[in-house]
Amino acid sequence: MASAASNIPGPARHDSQGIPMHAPGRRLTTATNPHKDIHPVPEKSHVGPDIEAYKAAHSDTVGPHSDAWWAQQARDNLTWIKDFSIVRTGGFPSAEELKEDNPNPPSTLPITWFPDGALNACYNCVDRHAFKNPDLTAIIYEADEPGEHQYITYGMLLNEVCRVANVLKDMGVKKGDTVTIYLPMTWQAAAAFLACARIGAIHSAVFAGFSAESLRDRILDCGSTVLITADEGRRGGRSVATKVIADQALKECGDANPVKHVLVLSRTGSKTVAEQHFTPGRDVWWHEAVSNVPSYCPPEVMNSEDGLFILYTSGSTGKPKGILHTTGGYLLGALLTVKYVFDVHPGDKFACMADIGWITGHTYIIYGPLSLGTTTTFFESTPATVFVSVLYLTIFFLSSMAYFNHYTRSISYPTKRYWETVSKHGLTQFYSSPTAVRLLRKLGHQHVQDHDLSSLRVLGSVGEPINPEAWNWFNEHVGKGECAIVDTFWQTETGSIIVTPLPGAIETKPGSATVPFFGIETEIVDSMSGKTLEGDNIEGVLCIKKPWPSIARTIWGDHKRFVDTYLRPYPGYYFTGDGAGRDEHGYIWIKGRVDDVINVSGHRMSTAEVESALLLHNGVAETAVIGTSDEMTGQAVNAFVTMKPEFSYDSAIEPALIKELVLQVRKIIGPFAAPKRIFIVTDLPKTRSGKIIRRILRKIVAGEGDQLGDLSSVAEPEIVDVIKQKVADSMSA
Ligand code: 6R9
Repeated sequence: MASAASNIPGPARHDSQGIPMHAPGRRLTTATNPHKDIHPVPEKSHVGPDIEAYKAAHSDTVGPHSDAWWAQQARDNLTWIKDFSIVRTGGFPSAEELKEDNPNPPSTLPITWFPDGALNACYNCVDRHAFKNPDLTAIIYEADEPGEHQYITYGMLLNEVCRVANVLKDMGVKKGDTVTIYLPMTWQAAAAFLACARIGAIHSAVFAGFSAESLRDRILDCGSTVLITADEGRRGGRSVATKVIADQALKECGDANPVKHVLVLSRTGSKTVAEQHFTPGRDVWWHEAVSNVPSYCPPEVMNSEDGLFILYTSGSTGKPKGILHTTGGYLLGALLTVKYVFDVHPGDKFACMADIGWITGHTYIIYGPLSLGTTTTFFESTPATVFVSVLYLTIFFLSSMAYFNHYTRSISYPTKRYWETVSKHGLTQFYSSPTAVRLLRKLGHQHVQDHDLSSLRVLGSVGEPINPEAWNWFNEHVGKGECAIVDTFWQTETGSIIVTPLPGAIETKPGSATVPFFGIETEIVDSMSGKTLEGDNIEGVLCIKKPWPSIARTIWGDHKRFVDTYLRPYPGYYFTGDGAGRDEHGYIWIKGRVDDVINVSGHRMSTAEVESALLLHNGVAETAVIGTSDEMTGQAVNAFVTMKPEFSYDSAIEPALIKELVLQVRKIIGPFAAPKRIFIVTDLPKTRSGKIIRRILRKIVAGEGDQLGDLSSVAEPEIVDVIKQKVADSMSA
């Protein structure tokens, strides 16, 4: 890696479009940090001092050098039980290889990294640090209850992980089995993940804001024999009925229910759960089980390509995809991105405010920081509760919408929980989402002002494009103009960050994710021709040229779907599904999804998924769901619905019917997917072959109903005016 002089560029300058460019974090050297007496800061950033140093370092990590670089990093940073002799196999198939009659289709040439190496992810995340430094804090657990926190050392974590691993073994879990985890943001979730990794079980974590139906589908898809859950969750001062939902999910699995044992963490000590929702013989209390097993469990020898976890994510069809990540490659991507993107140094306290139910929580709360041996944070609470018209909206990072609709009554809850947490623990990195930043900005900077945030050096954003207003607020009011701001682009499928600024090296522009991470070769491809676009100031779709270690290997049980979704659209490339541009500095600007995926508060869902949920209502005939831009949540779900002719209703009951439909979606998918607006219409605009033309609906909702262009492809164009009127009436109501 290129070494750095401590010559960090000075104040903001502008590019030719007038966009300000910001120095890549001034709190990176002791020389420039005004708070050096209070919080130790690294002498210099891992990369720097400027983009030239990055370019020199990056060029050593791509092209013909790529495999050698990754091999070196894998040996330097991970502890292997058996060294590997092969670095990588497989690549992204060409058009020729993708032909249906190819006798050696892509599925016979899987992507592997370090395929003959052996290691254990849990050993890498816990044991090796516990042996060296048992008293180092592995996890800062900031509980939902204001003022309550706990420090879990690497020694304590090892003990808990081993005990849970032994409990799972006693429950019959073996290497290669799947275990579903439905847990709130308590630190024990890390023990659950790592216990699975320790014994070679593949965990499938389901976000605790998902409904019973969603949990049921995910359990059935991967066939877990064990479910790990909690009595209740706590968020924003309220309890969430986690175990009741889990019980409902298992009941709904019916005869196909694969779950034999349920391990229940007592988070709140709920009497109701203990007395009414506990099935003896099947359910076991976590605290009782762990006290009855040995405190050590040897880590299983895992092949680098053995599955580590499955995480379900939305695609452009109704059925969520079980994305499979494997051991060695994933762990390496997680570790290196924590180190370089967040410029982590010994003594740092890293905080990612995501939920462990999403990929951001997997990689940047658990596997990345712990494999690096740093201190990570479990933030169980909510950043703020806001009064907006008559609703109290409680917002959660990357899960915000999950509870948006729960809190329709007054809750007095702090508006500065984030900042209290930062100053109380002296956090050095703070990784959040544009939605959270937008909300906090709206609340006003007085809440930030009262807190000492001088420990922070790097501020991160992920999940959706961040608008310059939010970026600037983050920079000025949280970072005080001295922190590096990293707008990190990545996906569940990429496993770890792939496009990002690097503190100390890359000047930033609000709204741009800037440059590819080490080992990543991005291309912007013309969406129509599939040709790579050269030069600057171009726009197309974002693709990656060559596999990197933490890329997902497959979709659980459906490799064809993996190939069709990511590798077939642009042969020779991995297709991200996002539109992107490249400016005159070679900086990448992510423009958002180009498929039928809606991103609400960084939370992915497919239009088809929401449509299927609406169609389960007995009166619904047809639906069309679209994403529209939303000032607070980035995008919002809007649904057009037609009712069956036999379903009688009149306009007087329409509000009640809309409520019912919203509830339907909340129940089937989860509260976060609830449509912001539902329009009940008599028909939908369709082509002559019967395809719904969503483009027209999008334009109408965006207020561009007068710019619909040529409507000759619409089978019954008069419906367009009817819909326009309906939308106008609903919006003004
Ligand atoms: C990590 C995560 C992935 C989708 C992705 C894109 C959007 C993520 C972004 C961003 C603009 C960023 N996305 N980071 N868009 N700028 N910095 O969010 O994973 O839940 O799988 O979502 O999120 O559209 O394709 P995931």
